[in-house]
Amino acid sequence: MPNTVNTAEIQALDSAHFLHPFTDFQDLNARGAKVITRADGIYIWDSEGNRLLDAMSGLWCVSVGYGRKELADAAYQQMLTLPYYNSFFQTTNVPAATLAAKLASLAPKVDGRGFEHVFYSCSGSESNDSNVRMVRRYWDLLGQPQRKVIISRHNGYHGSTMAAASLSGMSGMHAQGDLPIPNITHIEQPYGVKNALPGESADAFGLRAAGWLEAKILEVGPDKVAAFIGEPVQGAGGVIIPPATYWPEIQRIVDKYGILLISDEVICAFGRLGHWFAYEKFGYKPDLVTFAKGVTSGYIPLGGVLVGDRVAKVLIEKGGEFNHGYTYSGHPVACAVALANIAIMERENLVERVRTDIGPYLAEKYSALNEHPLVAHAETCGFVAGLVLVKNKQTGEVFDENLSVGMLCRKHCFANGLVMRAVGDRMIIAPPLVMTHAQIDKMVALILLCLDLTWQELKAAGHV
Ligand code: PXG
Repeated sequence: MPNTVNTAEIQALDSAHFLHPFTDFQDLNARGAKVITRADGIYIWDSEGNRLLDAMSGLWCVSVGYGRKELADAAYQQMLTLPYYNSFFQTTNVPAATLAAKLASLAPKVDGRGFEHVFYSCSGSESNDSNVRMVRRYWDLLGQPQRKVIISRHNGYHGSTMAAASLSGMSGMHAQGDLPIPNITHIEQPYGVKNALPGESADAFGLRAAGWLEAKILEVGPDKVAAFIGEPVQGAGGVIIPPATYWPEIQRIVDKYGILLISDEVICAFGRLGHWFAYEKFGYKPDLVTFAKGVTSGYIPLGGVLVGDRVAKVLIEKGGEFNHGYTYSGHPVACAVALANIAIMERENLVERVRTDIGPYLAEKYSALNEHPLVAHAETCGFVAGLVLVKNKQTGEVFDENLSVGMLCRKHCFANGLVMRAVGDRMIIAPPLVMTHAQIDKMVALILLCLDLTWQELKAAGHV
């Protein structure tokens, strides 16, 4: 396809008018944003004609890959039929009702408890705001209005609206805008590299990390705690995969104190970990499940919450009017695209493929990266993966933060046609679920090349 975009012109418009999310505006304006012009399969192209293998699926969302005509057709047809109608005043639409039923059928029941209801939004952030509203309403309706506190984790990410940013455990976010809002508090994350004791086994660490929840419940007062929220695997925090003992112990603790459990699966649902919903993989029983991103493969904004039966029953039977919702709750075009996206995933068996084929294949390839002198803890879970860049493999010594080693590695990735994300000194990927074995080989070869180039640059500067 000919390159018809004038890069300098778009960059000038961009720096003059577009305030980007999570961006140092001056810094970006000095560099000029990379202009992404098109995409196909697992590749994106910039305005200079460079092709990049997108190992981040956009931002953890383009599960079925780029260029799926079926999704464009679904949007087009729905726009012609019914582009918009609200669902506030006793009306519904065909895609929203159909998708709600489909999601209910995809969410596995645990111990007889399922998810027969869905509350729609447009994003993960809004969905988590809805969670806060639903959790508080639930306890009010049960005559326990003092249960207000929601416990979350440091370095967790739950979005960027006021409530979602408060649930998030990112200190940089809290420092701007007087966050967290009241009645949200945090515990430490189950990140063994940072928080395990010397010689402590992963299983023992998982139990100890879950124990921080019980300690916090006791500190706050068990009768004041409303819910605990966590990502099955922490995504934006750097692909932090908890030990196998962690989630079952969290479940035991929330059961013991009778508090609600929110599984934020904005990244982990829709096949990313080899299951439609990730709570199934880790064997816990959430009351609310946040979703977004993968539900439409990012082709159009859609988010929502799977509302578990015990919460739904109270909201429906005792609730009266629930004074909460969005103009675009149950947007017909977004829901039609989601249905088409799920149809592709079912037809191509993508969820099972992650579980039994490409997930294990990626795990095998990734474990070999542990041989690299710069790498520690290369590990995968389903189709996400992370590794730590270390100064000394034997001792586990990390680099001085000021060296921004992750960003250095990311620079080499971009220059060599690979999109990989750096979170501090962790390099992470979440590739499209349609990758072939040959494409996985190619991606891992590119990762190795970029690790080598990073190593050489650090060596030349005397840092290793
Ligand atoms: N929960 C989780 C677990 C997420 O990963 C959100 C909520 C918020 O979703 P919205 O749609 O409001 O953005 C997310 C979003 C990153 C990065 O740097 C990750 C996200 C968003 C932006 C950047 O990895 N995840």
